[in-house]
Amino acid sequence: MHAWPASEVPALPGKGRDLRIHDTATGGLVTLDPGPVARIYVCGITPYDATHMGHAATYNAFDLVQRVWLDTKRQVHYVQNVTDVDDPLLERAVRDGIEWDGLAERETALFREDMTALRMLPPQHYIGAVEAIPGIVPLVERLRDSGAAYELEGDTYFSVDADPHFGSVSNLDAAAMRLLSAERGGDPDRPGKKNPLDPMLWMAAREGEPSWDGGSLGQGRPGWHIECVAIALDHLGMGFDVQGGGSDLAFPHHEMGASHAQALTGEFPMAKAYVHAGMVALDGEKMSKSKGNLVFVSALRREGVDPAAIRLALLDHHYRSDWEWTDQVLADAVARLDRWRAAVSRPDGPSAEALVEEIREALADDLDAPTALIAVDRWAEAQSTDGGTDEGAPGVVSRAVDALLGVAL
Ligand code: 5CA
Ligand code: ZN
Repeated sequence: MHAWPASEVPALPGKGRDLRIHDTATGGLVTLDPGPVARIYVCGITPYDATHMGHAATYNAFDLVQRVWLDTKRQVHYVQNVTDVDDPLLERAVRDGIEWDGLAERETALFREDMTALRMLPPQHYIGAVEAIPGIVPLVERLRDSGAAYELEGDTYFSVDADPHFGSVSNLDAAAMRLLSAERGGDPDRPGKKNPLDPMLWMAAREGEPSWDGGSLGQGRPGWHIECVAIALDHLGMGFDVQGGGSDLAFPHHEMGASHAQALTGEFPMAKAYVHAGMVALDGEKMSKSKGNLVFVSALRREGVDPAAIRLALLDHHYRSDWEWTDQVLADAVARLDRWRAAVSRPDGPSAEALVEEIREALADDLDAPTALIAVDRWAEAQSTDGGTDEGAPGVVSRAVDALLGVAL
């Protein structure tokens, strides 16, 4: 699949700091030390509805990760998937009486537009589940042939007991895992499974559903976790720097994915850090396509809201916190954007050197964007009260806000 166009990332004077970030697996902060090419996999959308603020907030977090790395003069190798065949997508297509693949194509196109408008950096490899199938089948066959997977009434399941490190991403106990598995796409109550938590790797063709040639697995379609593992291993290999997504992906998705990869390769861990963004709520409940309590990026854009203001609204919340989208959040961001634009519209102003370092420091410290915004507020405030004589300082601020925060002033 093609991704979306990249907005330019201006080069800044000096060099950024190494990123310290919270890793779900260890439960603490880790300072990442990627090589000259940092490797990141971020789980993509299931395209059955438009991009909402929760999605946008999660992708904003991982966009910041890349901007911090780019500022350390590293390259970034970024991979993202599109879950363009899965139960919720097929169910929505049936509900709306439309073709599942047309729905996926339409919503993926809208996601690209939203990401472009929000200045999110595109992945180098943007891969759909459907196009990944030829790579998925041999992995499932290998797992089965090594005893890490088994067949049940034509479906193929992964045996979580095949990975000695199973549980090391989410660190949940068995009861919590069972509950979440039932809530998030698993089938812990299906009779005949070796372990109730075992997830499906390959689902045999069902009446009325699309299916593909699975070689010795038979006609069918891939399970959710193996999709991301196949794509990540193909393009990044084991031991990549960051596996990213919202906190609802820690279990089962990232736990199972890590176990698939570890059972396949015998290596541990799949990723050096498992990074999870908090959940955005609306009216007290997690924004979700299944509940329908959504604020869409595209709807706000249509109403004429500047995407830079949407981005500032996202940045005003620490990526790890759960927060609530309100009209006030957006109104505050619109006002802030106005203040910042006024402040950079003059040819000179207060020195920007310290500000660039403050933004760098805040972001390198577990992506503390709210602190970075306050630093820019202070500079804008100084500009409007005392002004300053540093020629070119507003230009430096503009470039720093663009390069490090993805906001075009
Ligand atoms: N296709 C899979 C991942 S392989 C998937 O979870 N798709 S999704 O469309 O449901 O979600 C896309 C990303 O947005 C995931 O990282 C998910 O954790 C995140 N996300 C979904 N809802 C919210 C929310 N309310 N707040 C923050 N992030 C969210
Ligand atoms: Zn995923």
